Amino acid sequence: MAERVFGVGIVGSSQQFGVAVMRKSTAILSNLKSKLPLMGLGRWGNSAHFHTNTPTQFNRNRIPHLDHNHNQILTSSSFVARRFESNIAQDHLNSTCGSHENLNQALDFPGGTVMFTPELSFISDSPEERIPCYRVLDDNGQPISGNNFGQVNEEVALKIYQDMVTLQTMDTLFYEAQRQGRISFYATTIGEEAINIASAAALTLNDIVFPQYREPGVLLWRGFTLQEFANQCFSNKFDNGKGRQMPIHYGSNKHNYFTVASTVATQVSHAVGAAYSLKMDGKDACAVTYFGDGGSSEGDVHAALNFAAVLEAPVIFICRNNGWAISTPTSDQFRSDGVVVKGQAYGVRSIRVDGNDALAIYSAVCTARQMAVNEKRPILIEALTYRAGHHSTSDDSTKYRPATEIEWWRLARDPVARFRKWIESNCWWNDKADLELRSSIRLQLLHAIQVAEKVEKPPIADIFTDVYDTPPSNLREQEQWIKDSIKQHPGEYPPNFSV
Ligand SMILES: Cc1ncc(C[n+]2csc(CCOP(=O)(O)OP(=O)(O)O)c2C)c(N)n1
Ligand SMILES: [Mg+2]
Repeated sequence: MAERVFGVGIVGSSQQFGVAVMRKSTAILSNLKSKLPLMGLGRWGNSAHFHTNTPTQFNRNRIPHLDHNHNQILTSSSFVARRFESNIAQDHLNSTCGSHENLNQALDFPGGTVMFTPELSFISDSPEERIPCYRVLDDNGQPISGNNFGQVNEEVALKIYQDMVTLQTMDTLFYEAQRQGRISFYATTIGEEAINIASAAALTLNDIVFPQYREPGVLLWRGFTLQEFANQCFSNKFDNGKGRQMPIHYGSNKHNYFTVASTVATQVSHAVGAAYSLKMDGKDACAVTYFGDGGSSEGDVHAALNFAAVLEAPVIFICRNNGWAISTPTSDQFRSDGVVVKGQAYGVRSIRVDGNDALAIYSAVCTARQMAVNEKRPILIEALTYRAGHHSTSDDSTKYRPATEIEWWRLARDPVARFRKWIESNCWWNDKADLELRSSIRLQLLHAIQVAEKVEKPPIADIFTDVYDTPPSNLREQEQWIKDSIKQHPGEYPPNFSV
């Protein structure tokens, strides 16, 4: 059927074809004629827009026929003639469909030539082989043979390691603080330290980050201090978000790090918009967005990938495929070969990387950044990893996955230990330095927590600011209501709470 329709394109190739064309055109025309009034195209002058880019020229040259309702219609011959009124189209057809044989082999279609095939064959739902996963270091921290990676000097390598250890320490101490009831909530990044820190190391500070919630390491790399992390988790008056968000919803203008929003994946389309604006402003920077495998199941990610491809926006999509979206395993989320294959479907260059290999992540993100910024194009990175902690302090993951599985990832595939082996084999690190680092970070963080805990909470009025220029009456009422409530029930609120 499709071939016959496209056969209309071969004008004058043979008499038989010519007759078929006329029949087809007449059929199309009578069909069109009946629809013209419905389409608001009762007058031929309007319908010119339907077919040609040069309506005025068409109207000048052609005297339309009128039907019995005085609607203007085309005859089949005028229709066929019109199709080739533009020489460009005719030349194009001549060059691409010079003969019947060619027409049967290929279709010049928006996006490129499509080959015809006599085989009635569907694209397979699953490829025979899964997309391979790029890695540099083996599980023992040694470079695998034939590896191809961006060189990391000692200074950068040590900062990567030290920041990964800091992130681990933050997770341990903030998690304990939550268990002790000192903060309301926490989510660890255990097992995903390499994705956090090594990806951040590969970016410049001008690149704008749109995080999910399991990437505090990017902010740490950029210089957000332990005190600033603690202030946010304790919702005190020095928190950038003025205590209006749950713990771990960090954000910092200074560090080009958009504030975390719990609504999964909303940040992904924001990143595309920001990337497009960077491109329009001619900036030497890209946008980088992080999301989980669960995030990739949201429509936002699909719309964002498509927009990024079409707009040729310099944005890096980093998907942390950690196997779980709270208690939902990836097998209940998608049947594709993970997330990486979705990039190609949208026309986005993509790579799959071992997310527990800091050097692989660093190399992949460095290369992705160069391509995104220099070639103005989006890149998708799927980092394979494992959420080695519970989803958050509201979750007990042993209820839905075996403890042995968690243990295996924690011990055998720990990204921090693996990277440590590599820096040790370069003689850049040793046990003594490690002990000193861990105890120093622990002390600094304990101090930051103690300070943050003592700082008073932001004033209640801050809940109601920064959205409206002039707060509407319902918000003013709510503000009064909460102030009255605090006065009536002071015991229910923290003592250092300013009304
Ligand atoms: C739009 C939306 N739907 C559902 C939730 C509840 N929710 C919070 S986190 C999460 C799982 C996200 O999983 P993933 O993206 O894989 O990130 P991970 O926690 O594994 O790092 C869900 C479903 C939400 N916050 N927002
Ligand atoms: Mg996940």
